[in-house]
Amino acid sequence: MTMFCGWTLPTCIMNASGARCTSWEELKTIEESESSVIVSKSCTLLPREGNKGKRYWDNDIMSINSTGLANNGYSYYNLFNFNKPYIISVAGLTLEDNLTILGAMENRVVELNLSCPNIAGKGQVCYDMQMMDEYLRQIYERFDIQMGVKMSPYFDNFQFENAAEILNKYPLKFVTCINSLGNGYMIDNNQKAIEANDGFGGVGGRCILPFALSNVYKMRKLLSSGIDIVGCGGITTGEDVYKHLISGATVVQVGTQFVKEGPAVFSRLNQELSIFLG
Ligand code: RRO
Repeated sequence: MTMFCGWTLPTCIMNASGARCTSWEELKTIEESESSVIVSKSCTLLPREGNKGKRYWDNDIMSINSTGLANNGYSYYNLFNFNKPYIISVAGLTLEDNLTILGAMENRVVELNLSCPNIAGKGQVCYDMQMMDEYLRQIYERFDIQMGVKMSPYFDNFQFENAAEILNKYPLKFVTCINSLGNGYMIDNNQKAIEANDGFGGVGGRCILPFALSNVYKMRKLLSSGIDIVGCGGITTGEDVYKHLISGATVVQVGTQFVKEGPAVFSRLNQELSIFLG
């Protein structure tokens, strides 16, 4: 049993936003799986087709994606109720868009994505501390909302400290560490591994585990005890889940491995984790 966001969950493992969670059919598949929560694809004010060309590629150690926020628009994700907890990931393209979307999310639990790396012309909010503060200030000024934030990976102590100081000012329910490592570039068969966004994309999969764990551990140390850490990144086995938990995560999310393995990944990881939990 895991307590998270006021829910009592049978397991600490759920899907990560972005992985097989864009359509109603995909969300239903997650509902029928052993994922303890359903997390939606990040949504915008209006539906988006996303970036053009091949936009996902993986191998044994990594994935790279440049989906470009392809989604059905927030009203679509706001239609659904499921037989298990549901988190709507929100990624408005501007603060104004986020305020409009969150205004319609009464009684929902939201993961505000401040870390999408794949929108041409838009930086990651998490790398602009002033902007991150302003987003959260204006949101909490207007809404009494059950919300967490999905963070970009940080690589420097000053980034962790500056970000945590801002996050600690707000009544966040959780902080998800981490989104993909932005702007990776991979070659496969002498060609760009993905075509979208000139080959640049967010890197996920097994190779990002050390960065996910460092961000979980640092944020657990720096954030108020009332804010849960959601560990995301690099999970392929139950042992990886356990590593996230002992680094400070309350629950974990699985992205690339869910894309590769399908919904059976959740039962496998739950079974493997149970050996470590004893
Ligand atoms: O849609 C994407 O390209 C995307 C998003 Br919004 C995100 O937050 N992280 C990612 O790796 N891809």
